[in-house]
Amino acid sequence: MILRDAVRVLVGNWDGSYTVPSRRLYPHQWSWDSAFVAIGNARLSPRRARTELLTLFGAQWSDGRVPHIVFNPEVPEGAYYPGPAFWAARAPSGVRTSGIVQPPVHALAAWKTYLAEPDHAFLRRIYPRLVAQQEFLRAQRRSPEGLIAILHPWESGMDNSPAWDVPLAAVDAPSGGFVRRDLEAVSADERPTDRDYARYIALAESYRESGYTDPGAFRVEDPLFNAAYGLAESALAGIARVLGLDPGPHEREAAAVTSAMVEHLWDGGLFQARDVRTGKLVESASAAGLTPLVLPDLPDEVAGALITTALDRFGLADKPLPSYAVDAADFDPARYWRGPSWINLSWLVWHGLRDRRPDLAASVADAMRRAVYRSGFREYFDPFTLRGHGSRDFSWSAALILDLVAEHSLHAAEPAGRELCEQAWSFAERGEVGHDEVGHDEVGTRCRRSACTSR
Ligand code: 9WN
Repeated sequence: MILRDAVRVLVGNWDGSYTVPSRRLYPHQWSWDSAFVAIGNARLSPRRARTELLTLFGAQWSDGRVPHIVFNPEVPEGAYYPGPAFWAARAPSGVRTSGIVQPPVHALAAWKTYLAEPDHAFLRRIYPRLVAQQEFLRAQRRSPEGLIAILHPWESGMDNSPAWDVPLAAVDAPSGGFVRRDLEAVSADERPTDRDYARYIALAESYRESGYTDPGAFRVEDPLFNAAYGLAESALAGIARVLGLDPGPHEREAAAVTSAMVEHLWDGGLFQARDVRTGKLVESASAAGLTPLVLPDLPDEVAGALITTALDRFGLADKPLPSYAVDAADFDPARYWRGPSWINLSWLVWHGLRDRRPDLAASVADAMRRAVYRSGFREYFDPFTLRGHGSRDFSWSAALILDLVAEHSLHAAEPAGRELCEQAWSFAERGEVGHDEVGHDEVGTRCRRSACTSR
């Protein structure tokens, strides 16, 4: 059932060349959502995964930035705020976009897509674009300490995290002057406050007025963003090797950002964000601080201390990873990014634990599955009750569960791989996914020998 539903969500949210995060709340293409969706689709239809990523990178700017939203021209302006008229930006391809970025998890997605179905032409096409994405961050966002800054909470992907409360409080914002669309779909007590939303808008406006160049009033080095940046360099090293290029510069950059993070963002138990304007760490209990576990060069003693924190403060062994430590005074189980569990954060931590602590990785995977069994593919979940919040049929929740179940089935020799393949084919037979789009290799040879080849 879980697989059939995951496939249904991904098929239902596919718009011909990319996947919307959610039909109602987010009706365009979002940057890091597309990377997570590609990771799941690589198990179902590697071709769709490649198309998803190439569509996103088709909207890359000439300075290398990959905008956080690529707007669908057929969706009315009022369907999402702030929409294309607000951002007033176009990619060289002519498509309308926002002007900010999101965590660069795309190189990992491209690499996993390639591993699911080796396609050199795809890798050759996407590699220079992925490199340009990283170069933009180095050129415009890197501090002398070697860390990458974000200029807006939306760039963190964890928009409403309490980690932004202090740096955001320094941003002047007139209240009002815009109409929020998000509150039409989701209850106000699960979304950011009006005060914070006014600051988001003011920050985006001032960045836009500077031609998307001037850092503005919010400049923060976020552990999740920097972990994604380092992980991207590791993935690029793998890609470079396959393409016969020198992986050395990517490996060195991944190692350099890892040590810069340990030197400047590590507080002894958790990675913290640093406010570039004050030079100080912003002490918080955000799960962003656990995500450097994905970095292959993270020293063992740091990884060990992070795992202890994850167990003691985030309940890692028995509940889906909360976005904020449950023992913190500002933990909120329902308001977005201030406590609820998100499948993408759990997936990143699961990814980082697989080699280090397979036992804990398995607990994280189980907890994610439990949340989805209980409440469906919701955007986020109460970590205690598993009640679902935010939008329904949320794409990355479906995609990453699909990846997890497929991965688990490959290792545990369970029939889930065959089930996944069966589901994909049943959609194909009803014309919802082209037959030629359904990969044969994504869940391993067991699948090829059984369900798929018998069709
Ligand atoms: C602003 C699409 C996006 C995610 C973000 C999530 C939320 C947007 C919003 O939805 O942000 O980008 O309108 O709240 O915080 O991580 O990419 O799913």
